[in-house]
Amino acid sequence: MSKFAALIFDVDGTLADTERDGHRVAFNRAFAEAGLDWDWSVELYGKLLAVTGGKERMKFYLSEFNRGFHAPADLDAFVAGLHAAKTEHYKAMMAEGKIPLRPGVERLIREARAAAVPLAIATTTTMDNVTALLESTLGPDSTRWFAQIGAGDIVPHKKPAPDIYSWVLDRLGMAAEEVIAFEDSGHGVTSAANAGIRRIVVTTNGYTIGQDFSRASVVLDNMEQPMVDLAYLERL
Ligand code: XBP
Ligand code: MG
Repeated sequence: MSKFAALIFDVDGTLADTERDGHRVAFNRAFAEAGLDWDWSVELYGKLLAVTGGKERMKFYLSEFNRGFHAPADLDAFVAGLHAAKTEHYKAMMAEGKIPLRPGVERLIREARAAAVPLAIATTTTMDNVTALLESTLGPDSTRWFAQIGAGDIVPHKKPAPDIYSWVLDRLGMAAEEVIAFEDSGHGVTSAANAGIRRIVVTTNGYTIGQDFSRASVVLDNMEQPMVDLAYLERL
């Protein structure tokens, strides 16, 4: 039986299915508001998820899927402006309670809290988005349930780079061997594994099923069947 010192959660796709009906829709609203005719379909968005990070994803879209677009001279500022608008749309959607947590997530988080197991987050998404999701699903004080939240641009390289997991481990003052990471994507698993984390629980979703999870400990459909609880995690 192997014990653990903390649970580190990815956000998008892991805590909640935020990509298709959350981020994608928020991007499209920001594009329409800016007078752009860009429309990220469910299918196209699956391809764009090859690149993590919203600003990086927009640049990837322009370089690979919309080469004819005449971008302004200051592309970074243009993209940053669109991204800020997208974040506002995303926050508004979360405030309306548009996206629930995935099955079993709240149960596991509450069980860990009751057992005083530290919780943390390692995500590519913007901190405002993390706060908006947590507050709308777990309540107004729930960001404080997490000992560390690593999010967005605080590290130089986003997933699949290990930076965000290394940042969280540093802040927790824990070794990679002591923690369990929860992910939904191949990029997330690569990030956690390259930070030295060996126990990685994957719950797949429509966009990530079939990706390379060879470095994960276990690959599941969700956290309810089998029931992922502390007893289950101790056996990993
Ligand atoms: C999540 C992401 C994020 C969101 C958008 O990846 O790639 O970029 O799609 O968030 P992961 P921002 O679940 O692996 O962390 O627009 O705020 O960047
Ligand atoms: Mg994810």
